[in-house]
Amino acid sequence: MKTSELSKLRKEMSKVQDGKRFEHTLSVAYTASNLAACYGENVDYALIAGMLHDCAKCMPDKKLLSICEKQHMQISGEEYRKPSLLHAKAGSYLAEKKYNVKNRDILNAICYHTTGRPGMSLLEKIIFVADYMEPGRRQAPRLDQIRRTAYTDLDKAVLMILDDTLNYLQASSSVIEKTTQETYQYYKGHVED
Ligand code: DGI
Ligand code: FE
Ligand code: FE
Repeated sequence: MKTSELSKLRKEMSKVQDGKRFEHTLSVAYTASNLAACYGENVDYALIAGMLHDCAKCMPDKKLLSICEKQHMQISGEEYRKPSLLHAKAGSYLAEKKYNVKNRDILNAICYHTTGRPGMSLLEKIIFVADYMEPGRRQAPRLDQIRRTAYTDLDKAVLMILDDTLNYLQASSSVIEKTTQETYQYYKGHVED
């Protein structure tokens, strides 16, 4: 990839994200590129997916709903109750139409970065994990352990993240999207204790 392509995307993100979100975006892109190098994934794809994963994050709920409705995307009851969940799906759409990404694996990595999905590709797992463990994140429990595990057993890191996320969502009585639960069950069945 030409360096200019990445800096173009970087500039675009700085226009649509507030300062903190933009810093998170850069951190996810660089963390994802390290994980990609570690696991033999395409580093450029990881950089692009990381750079664009939250491209719709700063949009209001109404806008997210209108993008998804206009494209006739399936919207679940949970997504109607918490439209911010749609920033992943809407972001994937914008990555293709506005930022000209054609690679389906990159688009899927953006689409499933919040809930994950059963049987994620290597790139999808890298973005899912990088989003959670980038150095700017401070609050989550077991972060040190998850950051170490990410470089030795990616599936296990995915499972740990889903476990902690579901515990957090249950404790705060948040709506839980079916895909998040299905992803947890899938990785629970695939990771050895
Ligand atoms: O966009 P980010 O903040 O970088 O991260 P994200 O896209 O993973 O979204 C963050 C939140 O999404 C995080 O607090 C966990 C939450 N999340 C994941 N699955 C679900 C969920 N929130 C709800 N309400 N329901 C879910 O199923
Ligand atoms: Fe996100
Ligand atoms: Fe993010």
